[in-house]
Amino acid sequence: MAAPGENLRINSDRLWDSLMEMAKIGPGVAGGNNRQTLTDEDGEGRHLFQKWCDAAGLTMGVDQLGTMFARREGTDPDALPVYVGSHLDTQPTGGKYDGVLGVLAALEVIRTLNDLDIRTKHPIVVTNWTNEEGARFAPAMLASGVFAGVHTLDYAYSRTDGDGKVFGEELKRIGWLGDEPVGQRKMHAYFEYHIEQGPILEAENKQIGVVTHGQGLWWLEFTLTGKEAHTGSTPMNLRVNAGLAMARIFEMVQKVAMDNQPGAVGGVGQVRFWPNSRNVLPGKVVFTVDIRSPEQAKLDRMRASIEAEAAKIAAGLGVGCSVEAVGHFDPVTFDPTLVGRVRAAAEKLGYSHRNIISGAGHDACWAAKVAPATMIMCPCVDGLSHNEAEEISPEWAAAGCDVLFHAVAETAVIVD
Ligand code: HGY
Ligand code: MN
Ligand code: MN
Repeated sequence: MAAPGENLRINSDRLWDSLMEMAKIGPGVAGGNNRQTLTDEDGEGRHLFQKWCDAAGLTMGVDQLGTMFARREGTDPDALPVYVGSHLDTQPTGGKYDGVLGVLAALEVIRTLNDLDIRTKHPIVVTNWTNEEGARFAPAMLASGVFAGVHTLDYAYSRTDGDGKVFGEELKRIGWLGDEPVGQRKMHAYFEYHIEQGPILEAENKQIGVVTHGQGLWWLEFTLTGKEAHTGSTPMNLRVNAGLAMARIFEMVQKVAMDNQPGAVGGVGQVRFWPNSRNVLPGKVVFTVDIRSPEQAKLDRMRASIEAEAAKIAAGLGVGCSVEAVGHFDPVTFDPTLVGRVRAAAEKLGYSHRNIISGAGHDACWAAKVAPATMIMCPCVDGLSHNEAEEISPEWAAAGCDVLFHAVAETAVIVD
């Protein structure tokens, strides 16, 4: 059977209804979601996804990091499967679509194939990766990183959250510790559909982002050691002020990112003070600098200058300074053949599109190390993400899912 015709579309209402149903689990306080990895809410979301996969006739496999693989059989059982997925875990003040759109759009592809009784040569596996966000347990894309051989299983199990809870124990507690060794699965191809999380597609009125590359990232965790002292009675010249050092380092990170335009970002999303009391100068300050660029050399230059400058700033204030890289991935080039299929599908379906580099990291960035991989993006309102106000339209969601359907069906090879 030839590739699906241009009139073949997914069921947009069913996709949107599933998104809204999943959004009810782990609601935020402002319309978004707080379904952080390995929380009870994550467990509830997994059970709902499992129920939907059962109803679609899929066979579920779960690996030793809890990643869920829901398989639709192909006509050739020996053919490597086409994997299609993303993540159901969210930021603490996350939106309803980051990650979730990719998992539920993959399920919608299966549901549409079932509706039309289309068989494919290659099996298709819908995937929900554990801990893509890295919000509760750093680093981001932890499970896909172990799958790609970048991290060890023990490293993942040992990660702790801000309350000292341990990843391996939390995974057992929510009942999603699977028995499959991580990374034993071989992929024919991997597709991930995701909201852009940036302003370009909406600003240019484009329906589809044909993702050619993903920018690289460093997460540099700084620990500054000052001297706890009274904020009122300690003279300014006697202070060993870790908070002041932090502020100057933030300013420096901003300058390094601006000096490396275009194609560089840098900032800090998380800071912890000890003892974090209003009238005590901090004895310890810990924060993570997040820098990214599509260019490897620029990314490494930025890291080197930030670490060198931070050491000088701290020394100038008599503050101790240590740094640990707690997250990293190189810039990634997605598979040109799969990128071409995504572009051809958008053209066949009559959707406006443009090439785009992913500003955010995704499980596809690690999948690309072990299989041909690519991504599809849809616009999001004001480019906003990692914010409860994250919003897309049903039309945007459906257009990208149509493209996903056609690109996946072509890669899995329709038989009848
Ligand atoms: O950090 C990221 O880019 C992704 O949202 N985890
Ligand atoms: Mn995501
Ligand atoms: Mn995210």
